[in-house]
Amino acid sequence: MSDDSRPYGRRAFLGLLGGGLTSLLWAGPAARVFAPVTSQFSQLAANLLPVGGWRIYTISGSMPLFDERIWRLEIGGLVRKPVSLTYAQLRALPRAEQVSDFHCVTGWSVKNVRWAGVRFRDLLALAQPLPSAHAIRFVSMEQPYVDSLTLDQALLPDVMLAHELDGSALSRPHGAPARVVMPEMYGYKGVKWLMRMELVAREPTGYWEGLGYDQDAWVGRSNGYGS
Ligand SMILES: Nc1nc2c(c(=O)[nH]1)N[C@H]1C(S)=C(S)[C@@H](COP(=O)(O)O)O[C@H]1N2
Ligand SMILES: [Mo]
Repeated sequence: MSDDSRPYGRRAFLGLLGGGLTSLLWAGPAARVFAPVTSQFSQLAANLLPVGGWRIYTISGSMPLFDERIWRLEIGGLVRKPVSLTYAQLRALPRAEQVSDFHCVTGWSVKNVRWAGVRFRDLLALAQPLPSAHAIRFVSMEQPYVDSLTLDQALLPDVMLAHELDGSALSRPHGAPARVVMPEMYGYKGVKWLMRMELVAREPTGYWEGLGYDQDAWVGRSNGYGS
């Protein structure tokens, strides 16, 4: 699935990274005005155009391409019944909706984000975690991005696996077809381009946690290292 994950030149992309390792910091509308219309820059801008305060983040400089024919959500590890869901099967699960604020640990927020998706309760009911399962490891199609939540955290009432954002199917920049939403924690817990959930006995170290961020990313109560 990574074959066609680069709609623009890597060099053009890296040239845009500026100071931040992972953040695309946008210069505002002027950058668009001055970008040559046919350049890779403008193609990238068209893909990543920030709307409503979002910044689009990737760690790899590419965005995985969601192909409905190939994509599956795998649920495995410490479960009684390993599950492999197609996109249609995911969409057919009980639909949950919520409006919640989104906070990145680096200081930007988006208020009143409208998400729709499925609750982890419903996903876990399919796979039936074993008593030894304590946490969920979330694996992105964008390798090596991973993070985790304890089962208690994943079952909080405002936590979901989202497949819609503001009334539309999740777009590619925002993590199509599905991303983890955990409003009470900083955005790095919200794995985009999800492809696998693994039930584990102990919480593994997530991508940003390996770089010094707290395992529990409670908004206002975790370290915010690097912000
Ligand atoms: N696969 C993947 N998921 C990710 C990230 C990433 O780089 N790759 N960045 C995280 C961080 S730090 C934030 S703040 C949000 C940003 O979401 P957005 O790109 O939709 O604005 O995605 C989170 N999920
Ligand atoms: Mo973030």
